[in-house]
Amino acid sequence: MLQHAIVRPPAKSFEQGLTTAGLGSPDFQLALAQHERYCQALQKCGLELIRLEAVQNYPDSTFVEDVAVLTTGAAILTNPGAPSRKGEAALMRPVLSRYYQTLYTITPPGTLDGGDICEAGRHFFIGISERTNEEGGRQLAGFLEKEGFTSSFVYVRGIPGILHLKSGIAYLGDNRLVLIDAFIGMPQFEQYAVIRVDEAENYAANCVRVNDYVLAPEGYPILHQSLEQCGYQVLAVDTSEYRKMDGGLSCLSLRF
Ligand code: CIR
Repeated sequence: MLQHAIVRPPAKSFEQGLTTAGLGSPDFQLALAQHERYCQALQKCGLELIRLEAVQNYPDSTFVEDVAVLTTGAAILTNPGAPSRKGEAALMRPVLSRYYQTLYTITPPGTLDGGDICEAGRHFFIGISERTNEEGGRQLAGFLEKEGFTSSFVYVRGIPGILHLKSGIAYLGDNRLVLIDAFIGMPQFEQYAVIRVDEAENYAANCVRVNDYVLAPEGYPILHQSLEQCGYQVLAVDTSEYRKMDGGLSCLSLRF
């Protein structure tokens, strides 16, 4: 059972963050309201929230998932691939050290964003992207091995619309993956049951299993129906303002 979630609301500088979406500037007040509803959804899933303060100097710091990878026994602080985000990991260190005795750190020349890491039970998929390089991936694989987990690389560079691995894949438990078409047929996903994401709904692939629910972005009915047909209770949360900044549902929290 997951018990906690770390969240950080966006600061007023949010619209100055990195984005390739081309969907216009986010509405800050709406982003705050959506963040609060996201928090309420996590609480409904049974999680206790660890609410951090907004940080004006880091416009992308609401995407807390990118600065750490959490396992049952250890936390790994990342070295985010985007220069403007590097300092975010240091902000998370004191928070995680309250909950984890074992802390590892990805160090240069390794870079790694948590959004590239998809935990699937005892195995972790490590996306090699514009943000996560092979060296960062190798460092993480070593830490995971020490903690008793296996891992493998998935190359996501050049897949249109995919900033991070988890922009196109989610693990739901029960040996089941949600996949966009670009990942369907890849040998490393062969052993899993797959829910295919309709191309028009690719953004919704970034959904998150949290205890008895699957959190999914609002407005993607085909995926919601597929999830419900597989027996999942879907909690829909509107993340339109985060989408404008290339962010998905999973990036807005660190769950453990
Ligand atoms: C960035 O480009 O770093 C942010 N604007 C969005 C990060 C989204 N994080 C994620 O998908 N894990």
